[in-house]
Amino acid sequence: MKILDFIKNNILVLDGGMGTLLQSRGLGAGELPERWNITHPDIVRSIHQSYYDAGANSVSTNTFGANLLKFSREELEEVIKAAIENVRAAKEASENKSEKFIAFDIGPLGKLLKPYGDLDFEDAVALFAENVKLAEKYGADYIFIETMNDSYETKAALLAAKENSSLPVFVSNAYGSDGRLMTGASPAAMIALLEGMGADAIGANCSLGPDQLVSVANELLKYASVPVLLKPNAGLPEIRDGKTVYDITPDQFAKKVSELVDLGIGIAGGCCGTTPEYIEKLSALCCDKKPRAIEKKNHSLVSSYTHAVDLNNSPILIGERINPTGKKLFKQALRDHDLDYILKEGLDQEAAGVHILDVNVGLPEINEAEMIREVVCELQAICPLPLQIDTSDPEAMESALRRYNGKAMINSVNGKPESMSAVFPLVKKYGGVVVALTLDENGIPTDADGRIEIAKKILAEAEKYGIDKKNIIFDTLTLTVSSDKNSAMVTIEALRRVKNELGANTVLGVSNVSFGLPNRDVLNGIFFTCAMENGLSAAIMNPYSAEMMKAYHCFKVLHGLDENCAEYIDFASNLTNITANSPQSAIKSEKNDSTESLKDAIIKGLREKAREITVKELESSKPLDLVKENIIPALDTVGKGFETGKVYLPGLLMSAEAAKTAFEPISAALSQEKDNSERMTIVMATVKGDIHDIGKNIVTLLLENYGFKVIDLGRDVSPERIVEEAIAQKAPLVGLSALMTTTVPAMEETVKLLRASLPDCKIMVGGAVLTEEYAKMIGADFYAPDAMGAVRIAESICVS
Ligand code: B12
Repeated sequence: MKILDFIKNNILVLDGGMGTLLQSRGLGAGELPERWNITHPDIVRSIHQSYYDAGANSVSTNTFGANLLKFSREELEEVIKAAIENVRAAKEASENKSEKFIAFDIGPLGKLLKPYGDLDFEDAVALFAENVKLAEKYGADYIFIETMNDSYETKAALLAAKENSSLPVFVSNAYGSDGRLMTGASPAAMIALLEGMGADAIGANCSLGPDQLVSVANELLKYASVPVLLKPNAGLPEIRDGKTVYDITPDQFAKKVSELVDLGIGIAGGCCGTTPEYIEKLSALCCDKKPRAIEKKNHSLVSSYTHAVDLNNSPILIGERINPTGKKLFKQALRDHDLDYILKEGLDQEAAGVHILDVNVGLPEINEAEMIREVVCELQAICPLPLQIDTSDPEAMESALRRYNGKAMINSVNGKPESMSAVFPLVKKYGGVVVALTLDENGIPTDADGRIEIAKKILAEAEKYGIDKKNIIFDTLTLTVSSDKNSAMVTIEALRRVKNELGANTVLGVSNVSFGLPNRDVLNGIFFTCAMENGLSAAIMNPYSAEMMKAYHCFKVLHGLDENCAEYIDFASNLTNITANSPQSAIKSEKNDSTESLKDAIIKGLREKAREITVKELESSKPLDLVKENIIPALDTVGKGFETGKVYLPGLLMSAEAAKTAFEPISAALSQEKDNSERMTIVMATVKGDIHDIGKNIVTLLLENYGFKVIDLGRDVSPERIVEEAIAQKAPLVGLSALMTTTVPAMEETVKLLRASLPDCKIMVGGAVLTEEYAKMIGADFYAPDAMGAVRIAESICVS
């Protein structure tokens, strides 16, 4: 039986943990578990068989970390072939009569993707592709992508699976206790992305126990129209007698997971800490249950790397400003490749309250496919809003969709056969909600009937590609009312009928209606209200227009869509200038200045802007004042946001990058001021396990500026390496930095080793988690809260 047929009528019981079982059978620290497929096939097979014997219907190959970053091409093939054979042998040896499948396991690559890390998206796709091809070649039943904690890497893996095999693909992510992936995605965002790309089952594994995963499971079930899988840990980890143990028993585990099966989970197993005993209990409770019939959910989701936006709820605002049409400065920015100009336009619209950003960068004289890909990559690195890919060029559309970290809105397709045959395959492959214009080879029908007919034609054609109605949003086309007095009402009538008769969503670019008329915003605002009253799902609009924003907020309040009128209150109390002559400026003026300070540029992660402002500021400010007054407060703000769950890791990384670019001109300015009479050698390092180095770099910079020779060993430096260098340099002073509570022990270890090897060497420590008291506790000689303090310490040693 095929696995996809099996899961229609049966609960699929998966296996449990592998790593700890291998360790208990002798796998040493630092050994690659995947190599055991070749070196210890009997042990691997016996573990697999114990899971089949316990009642698992599916066992995963021991290939979690097998990839070309760790193995040569030949080795990889050997490992994967052996891994699949090991599961097959276990399957044949098991006497359990239930249906059995072989899952080909794919785990994360262990590297962050650009721009947060150094692995290119296409390189990640290529790495996964290698595994997928071998999985199919050696006969796995399906691909199981698991424990992914980054949405972008998950997309790369799924894309590779889809492009390189015809096997079914299940995808499972590791959610943290905040219910999100490490890089920020919510379960709804992952459903949007993965279902859009055609995953056959979607779920969660690892990181938490079944109790802590209930809300993630519920959210997955709420949005998914495919089977949902769950593979929790055996509770939460505890350290007992120096060993990691998990806090729930096999019975407790099985009971909780089977309750979740009753709620709709169709595929269940265990992750870290679970053993064949856990799976046996789980199988006993679940194997006779019947899965719930999969209900097709009607959520029209678009998503970014953090969240999903549902077009079925209240009207959605799509910012129209990233578009060169009629904008001289924007066109020039495109020609000059001034991406910061475009990014700022995105961030300003986000601040003005839009939910989605339209991205149109088409100019005849530029390479649109390259430019739109670049803008999408840059924009999604610093802005959490979903994007609408707006282009009529299918090549540009694909180039943007491929790199987009989420499920995009796609603008647009129309009723012409050549448009549908170019765009629908892209929607099917990459996912997306596509804007469908109600026009075709005969132009725009002058009446609503004609537009409805085209809409029906588009729906019928989309169905042939397997694209659901919920992923089509109709634009019934706003025409200029001053050139045809009936046009606005035809648009509205068509819109209402699309909503009511076809049950589909609708979108309009509203601003066209007022073309050629004075005070256009007034008319646009009323037309927008009229459209919302008739069922408009989303508007492509100018968020700096007070009239448009007034219409939107009033509509929401009056329709009971604004809980406690909170959004309205926030909007209206800030709108001091509603009756002024220029309503647009009331909103826009505030936003304009928003990235003019270095601090803001760093908070927003604008790298080029941060450098540009720094260079300018250096004409009138002291380099170190810029560090103190801008860079440190900016990083503090982002750090607080991170702590409170408002900023996710990518945001933190982009701010750190922006701080780094600001440092380059600061460092150059300081080295000019530097007094070259070097006084004393100091060895500096961030301790083992800690990759924070911004603070240490400032300390280094300042010490150098004060004439000390600093040997900077970088970050994540082992105690042995630090001692080695201190001895080589005969350094009278070593400076150690640590930013995390978890790396203070490494600092203590370094202090101890230094003391043992170099009793005369003084040690100063610093970093956000340290205090004077802590420093004493771990045996350091000095502590300073900032870089200037480090200089004072160095000077005191120099003098003595
Ligand atoms: C930027 C940043 C990052 C960047 C680091 C980039 C880089 N190249 O450094 C990135 C995004 C990579 C990052 C990653 C992580 N981060 Co971080 N990060 C920060 C952030 C926002 C700012 C740190 C910073 O640069 N501050 C500015 C500098 C100038 O200040 P400073 O380092 O304290 O240095 C000054 C003084 O302390 C002193 N000083 C520093 N060193 C020394 C040494 C000596 C000898 C002396 C005398 C003085 C001295 O002088 C400096 C100048 O005045 C902080 C939050 C915060 N506000 O501190 C979180 C923070 C440090 N990160 C945190 C965490 C948890 C992480 C991650 C684990 C996140 C994750 N889930 O993956 C990873 C860690 C990975 C690892 N193994 O290290 C936590 C640590 C929590 C804790 N208490 O343990 C923090 C506090 C955020 C939070 N509130 O949750 N992070």
